[in-house]
Amino acid sequence: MSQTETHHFQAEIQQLLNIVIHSLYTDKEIFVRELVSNAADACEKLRFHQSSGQPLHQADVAPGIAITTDDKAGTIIITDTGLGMTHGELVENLGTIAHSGTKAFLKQLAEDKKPDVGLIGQFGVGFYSAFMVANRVTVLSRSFGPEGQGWQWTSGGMGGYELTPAADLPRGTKITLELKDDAKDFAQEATVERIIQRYSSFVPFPIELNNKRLNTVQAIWSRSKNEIKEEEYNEFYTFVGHDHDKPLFRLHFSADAPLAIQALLFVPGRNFETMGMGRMDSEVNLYCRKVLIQAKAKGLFPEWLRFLKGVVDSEDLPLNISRESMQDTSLMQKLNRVLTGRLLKFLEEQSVKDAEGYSKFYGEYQRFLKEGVVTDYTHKEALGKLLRFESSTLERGGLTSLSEYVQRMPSEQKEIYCLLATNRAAAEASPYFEVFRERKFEVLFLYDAWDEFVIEHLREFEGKPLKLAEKAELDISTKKDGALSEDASKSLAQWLKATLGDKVGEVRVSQRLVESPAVVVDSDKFMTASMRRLMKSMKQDAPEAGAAKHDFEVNPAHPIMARLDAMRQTDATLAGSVAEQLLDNARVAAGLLEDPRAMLARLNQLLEKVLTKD
Ligand code: FE6
Repeated sequence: MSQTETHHFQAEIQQLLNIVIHSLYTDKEIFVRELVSNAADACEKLRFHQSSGQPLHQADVAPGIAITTDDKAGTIIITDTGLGMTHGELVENLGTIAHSGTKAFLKQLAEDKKPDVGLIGQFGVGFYSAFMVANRVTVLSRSFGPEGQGWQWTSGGMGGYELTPAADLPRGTKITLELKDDAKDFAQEATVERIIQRYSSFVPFPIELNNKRLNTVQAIWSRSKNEIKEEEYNEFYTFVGHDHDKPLFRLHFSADAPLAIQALLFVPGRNFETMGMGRMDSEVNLYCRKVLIQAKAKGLFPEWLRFLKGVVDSEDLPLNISRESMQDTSLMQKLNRVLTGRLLKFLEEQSVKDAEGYSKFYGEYQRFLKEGVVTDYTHKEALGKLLRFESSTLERGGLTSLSEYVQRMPSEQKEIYCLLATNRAAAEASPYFEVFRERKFEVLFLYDAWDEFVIEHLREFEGKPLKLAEKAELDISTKKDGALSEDASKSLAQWLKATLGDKVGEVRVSQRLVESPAVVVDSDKFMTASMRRLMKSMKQDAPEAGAAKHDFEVNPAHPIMARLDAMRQTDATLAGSVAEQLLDNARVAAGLLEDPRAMLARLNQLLEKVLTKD
């Protein structure tokens, strides 16, 4: 035809097209997302022009998107009634943005060890992804403006394209893809329907596929909170969370600085990891202006928040991102920091506003918070505020926060005391608890195997050191009647060390015992009894509990000690046996005795002695 113009692609664009055409990219389906996004942007811009009251071609035609597939012809056609393009715009190939976007995209592809063609849309050159699947692309477009003329643009992707005037076009753009042999699947309605549902469910203009309306769920995260009904939130949660129960918490927020973010996040009613389903993947999807960028986005939240579900939408993600800060990692880190900080603040608020909800949350998700304390230095302080523990001053089952504990501390108490035990009864019966009961200091009871690591990593809270009860340096304030004198206790301790030899580290006179005759105390400042047990249960190379040497602390006020002191002068053999039994008893109390056979044999001998005494 005489009116046909032939144009050559600019060198960079040809280079990009070659990469796109020959790439072995596995997610070719993203071309649908890209073309639908362009169509949605064109509709958005049209709506803007409409509202500013400018004259439009076909003002009565509403913006919308229609897709048709034809599996016989092997084509897919994407039509929009958006803004349309002029001759100039078609020639300029998206104008200057496309040009700089092309450069930036090529630069990224060259730098990246694993080039990701899927990011094409983020550089404003998503249109070219059509050449991943098509031999020929034909674009019919008519601008909304007064140009009064439509154009046909067509290209096979190599060399250049042809432009021809086209008469009687409706406003907007119609893009026909003649699919390559290995991409004929995209001419199947079912395939395209699945792709649209995945990426474009929330596009705010109607999308029809072969005359069937597809997108009906609204992107409620971009609406203002007070306009959204509870049922709408719940319906949305069912959709994104694949969970028919109600969520436990919901956080809907938007921020402008340092990043433009709209987020709608949910905490599911139950922790799915405890239901024998193994480790879950985060189900927070990342959108840019309502178009899915990444499902189950990696790096958006720290691992320990992987129980969250919902959406995050940030305009700052693609297009207008500066070329210097192109590495999406730094942007992701920034997003991560903002989102995590906001969520932790929300949870803290929730613990005050909705105590019942929070305690349910804590019951389900405490392990995740603890994982955060142990693995993530950045949010330690905020996480510390969210922890809850049983306490010696509360009823069984009641929980306290560390900050409430600190408020109750008497002024002479300088540390937060924590007692590791398997349950409440064991904690209250522990010899390490005696001095606290006597001095009326509150102790937190920690029953979870992870708690020791939590204490280790948290180190302090509101400036108060966290101290394990077994390592606390505290004395009973009052002296008891009938106690061994200081000299007698010292010499008994020396005798015990001589008698027990290598079985113990140091032997000391203790001032922290009331009921118990003696305790073992870890001589290692770092390793504790429960840590050793935990490491053993994880089959790590922990020093054998039995083989490890403990210090032995004896209670000079206990009647056993006074009698033992007397007996060592009269029957050293029997006294030696009793000393060994006392050590084993203390090991039992600390949960450290692994093989009770030697202890039982000795105990039976002692019983025999008691029964034959006349
Ligand atoms: C991308 C085709 C060049 C509008 N509507 C739609 N797509 C658009 C625009 N693009 N740019 C503007 C694009 C093409 C060629 C660029 Br040739 F789709 N649907 Cl207004």
